[in-house]
Amino acid sequence: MLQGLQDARKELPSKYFYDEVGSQLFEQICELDEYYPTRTELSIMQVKMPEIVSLLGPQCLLIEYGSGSSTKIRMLLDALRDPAGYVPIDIAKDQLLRSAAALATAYPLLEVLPVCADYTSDFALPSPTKPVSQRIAYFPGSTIGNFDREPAKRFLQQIARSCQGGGLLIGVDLKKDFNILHRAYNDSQGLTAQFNKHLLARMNQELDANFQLNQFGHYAFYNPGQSRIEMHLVSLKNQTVRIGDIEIAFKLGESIWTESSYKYTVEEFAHLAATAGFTVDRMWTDPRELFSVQYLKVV
Ligand code: AVI
Repeated sequence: MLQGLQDARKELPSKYFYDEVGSQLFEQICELDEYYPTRTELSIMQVKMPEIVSLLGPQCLLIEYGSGSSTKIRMLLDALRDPAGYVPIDIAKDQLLRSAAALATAYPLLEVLPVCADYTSDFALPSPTKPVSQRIAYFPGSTIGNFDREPAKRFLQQIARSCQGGGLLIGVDLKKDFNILHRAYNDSQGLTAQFNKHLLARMNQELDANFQLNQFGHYAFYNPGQSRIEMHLVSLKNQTVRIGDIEIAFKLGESIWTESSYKYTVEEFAHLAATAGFTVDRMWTDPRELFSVQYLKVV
């Protein structure tokens, strides 16, 4: 965090949003009228479920990257025929173990094999006792959009290596009217602003910092040249903030870049997938073409 704040262009990694409180805030965002991705993705999955089930086939091993509360996976588990197992991967250990236990109770025939890891790092995948027809990675929510281009490619390559002979079911947010994007990241209830400022609140609590939350403004906009939403926290005055013993100066209007959320055309994503060793086997979208669910096969 200190390194990011001491850079000439201040920047913090968005993965730190997701502690218990941050994850709850994000779940509330997902229910907002203005935040279309979650609702749209689930509706696509619902409509296309018979096709998804026949593509994945019986006895597949489902591997979810960043499983969080493991809610979306239930839709797949309810529909799939005799899955060989479910491997939820998440860095937040308490939530991971809680959700894994709840799933094991809800699906008594399913072998649940949780892995506590940063899913972009190198880690070993567990093997279930049942025979596995193919390994299927699941990465919903357009979280791939929170990766810059090179890290996105590296991460997809890592999945391709882990799922040889199998595939990846992924949610990808699409390019659209920037007004829709603007509303989704500047909601009227101010939840996204609260989510953004949660990074400062965490630093106050966990790193002995003294950010005044009302002296920073939530600023999110679509950058068309880079095809991404950029989320920033902008200093509302000249101020000095202390983190432990270290002082960080902010000028009026200076920003901390807290998140990017890239948006793709269908063609752009197919190109990214191809550079990472996948082909797009199926691409489904909603009637307004806001969001896509894609089934990629490892080449
Ligand atoms: C998790 N991720 C896909 C969300 C997004 O839309 O980029 C995070 C988010 N940030 C602000 N609102 C939602």
